[in-house]
Amino acid sequence: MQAGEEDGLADTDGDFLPDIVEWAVLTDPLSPDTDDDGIGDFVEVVQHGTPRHPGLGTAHDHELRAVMTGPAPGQSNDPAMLHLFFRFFGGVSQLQSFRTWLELPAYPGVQVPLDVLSFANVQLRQRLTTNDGHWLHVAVPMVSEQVLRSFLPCSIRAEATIGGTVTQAGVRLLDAKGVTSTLTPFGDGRFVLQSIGRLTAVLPVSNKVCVFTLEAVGQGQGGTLYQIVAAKCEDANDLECGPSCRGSVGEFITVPGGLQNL
Ligand SMILES: [Ca+2]
Ligand SMILES: [Ca+2]
Repeated sequence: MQAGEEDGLADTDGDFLPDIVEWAVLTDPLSPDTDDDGIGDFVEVVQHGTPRHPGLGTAHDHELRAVMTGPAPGQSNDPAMLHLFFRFFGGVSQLQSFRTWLELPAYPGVQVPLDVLSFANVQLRQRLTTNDGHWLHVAVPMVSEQVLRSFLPCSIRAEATIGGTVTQAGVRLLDAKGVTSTLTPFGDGRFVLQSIGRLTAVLPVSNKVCVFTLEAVGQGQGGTLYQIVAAKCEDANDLECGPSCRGSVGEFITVPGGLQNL
C-alpha cells in the first residue's frame, strides 16, 4: 500500500494531487503533466491554468485553489473532502492567514464560517520544490456526500493572505440532475459539470467529457443565472460524454456566487 492510500489520498503519479482530486479537476491521475507542456499538473491547477491544454510558463506567484471531492472508489461512506492547495515562494512565513466559509444562495451575503482546523482528521501535506515553490495541501473531511446534498446549491470560498497579498478561491456545488457536481474550469473560459462521488469502474467510458460555454443572463434567487450556449464532447480521462451533452444547449444553470475565483 502506498502512502496516502489508507486515508483516501493516494497519489498514483506522485504529482502531489491525490487521485480523487485529479478526477475532480479533470487531470490525468497517471501523468504528472497531463498536457505534456513541461509545467506540472499541481502548478497548473493551483495557478488556475489550463492543465489539459499546453500553455505558457507560470509566474512565480502565490496562489490558492479550493477543490471538493466525494468518496474514493468503493468507499461510499467516505466523507466529502474540501482540499485547499497553496503554492508560495519565500518560505512558510509567507502564508500569513487563511479562512474558509460557506455561502448559501438562500442567505445572500451571509458567510457561514468553516473553521477548518477544528474539523477532526484534517491532514496537512507539504512539498518543498527546487524551482516551483512551497506546496501545501490541507485536506478537510467534511460530511458525507448524502449530507452535503442537503446544502446544494452552495458555494465554498477560501481566502488566504500570502506574502501580503489577499487571494481568493472557491468551489461551486450544484445538483445536476440528481448528481452532486462541481463546476470545473476546462480552459478557454469553458466549464464542465463534474460529478463528485461517482468514482466507479462500472460507468461506461468514452474518454470524453461535456464542456460548456456559459453566458450570464441574469441574477436569480440562487445566484447568477447562466445559459449553456455551446456544449461539446472533448477528451478527458475515462469519462462518459453522452448524447445529452449537445442536448443541453439552451438549458439554464444557476451558479451560487457566479464564476468568479474558480
Ligand atoms: Ca496525482
Ligand atoms: Ca502541464
